[in-house]
Amino acid sequence: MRRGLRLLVGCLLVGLCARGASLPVDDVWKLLKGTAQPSAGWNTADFDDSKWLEEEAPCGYGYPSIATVLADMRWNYSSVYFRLPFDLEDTYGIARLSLTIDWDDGFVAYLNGQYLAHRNMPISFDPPYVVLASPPHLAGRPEVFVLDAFTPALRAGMNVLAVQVHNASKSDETFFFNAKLDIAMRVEPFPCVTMPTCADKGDGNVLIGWARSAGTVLDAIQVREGDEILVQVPGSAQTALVTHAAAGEHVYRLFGVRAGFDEACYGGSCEVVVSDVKNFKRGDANVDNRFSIADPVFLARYLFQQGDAPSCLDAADADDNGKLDLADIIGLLQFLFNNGSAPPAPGPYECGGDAVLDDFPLCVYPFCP
Ligand SMILES: [Ca+2]
Ligand SMILES: [Ca+2]
Ligand SMILES: [Ca+2]
Ligand SMILES: [Ca+2]
Repeated sequence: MRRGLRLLVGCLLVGLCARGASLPVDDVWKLLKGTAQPSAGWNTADFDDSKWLEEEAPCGYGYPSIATVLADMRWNYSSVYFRLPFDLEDTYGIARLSLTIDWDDGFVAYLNGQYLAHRNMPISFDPPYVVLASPPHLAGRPEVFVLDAFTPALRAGMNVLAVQVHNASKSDETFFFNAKLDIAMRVEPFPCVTMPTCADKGDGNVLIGWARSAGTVLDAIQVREGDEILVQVPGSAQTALVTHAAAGEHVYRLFGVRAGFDEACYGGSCEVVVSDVKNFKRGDANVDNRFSIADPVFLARYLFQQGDAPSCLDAADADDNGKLDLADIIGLLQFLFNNGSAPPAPGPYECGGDAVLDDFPLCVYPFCP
């Protein structure tokens, strides 16, 4: 079983849960005995540690309360490599990072391959497995390293805390390792909306929704992508619409602003894959690239005789009101035979996107680019 901790940042920001998260002390680590030099990149997140052991910390020998006793270590090897992979949903709101570590005799710690801290080692970065710790150090008084400057090393997705721990000699009577990483979220200046959702609505439109707990008072809500504010809606709004989004993956972040505060509150992020722009011809209900009596007939069969559904409901929505009903059939018949007005854009003879957004599923219309 691969060990991974999922930090639900959105949840942490609500205030319903603690305002911090930590990788627990007595946790299960991937472990490699230092009987040979580990493969390059052993301290990076993408490294394949599936062949490493999986053991509960604290690890060592010669101390009481050791969860994993390394009974074969003395006389045989003088270093042990540890990895703790963990999953982060979102790194935006992370403000503080600290490492608490208890060790005997020396160590070097890394976050995603980047140096974090070391103690009692003659070489402070990636020392070979045979290097002996110096001077000796007894476990029992954990040290806390404040590592706020390293928060940019965290990334959304899989991360790894990696530590190589070295003994003072192969014949040494003691060895010990235990550590935890504390990840604290920034404190919001005031309660924010939470749990954003993104929905691809076609034609480059993305509908952003969110949750709001009682007492959340905002003057405005912003949807940002990177540093750019894409949309700003009133603080009482329930949704916001991003338009003209390019096809592909997007990450949108929610912020709330309130008069009297310099800083916005952060409400979390959502990811969405925006589909290609969906063009169609309104009125071509049976999707055959021709506008004729067959279209209202097809729609009537669908609505009243359990006929097949149009593959593009938008094309059948003759009056573009987001509903398919008798009015659409009548509208098409009026236009065909009674000088009625044409269906709204894109109309039956031009390709184009939907003018008025609705809840129809993404349209399948193969005749428009
Ligand atoms: Ca020792
Ligand atoms: Ca047709
Ligand atoms: Ca309609
Ligand atoms: Ca529509």
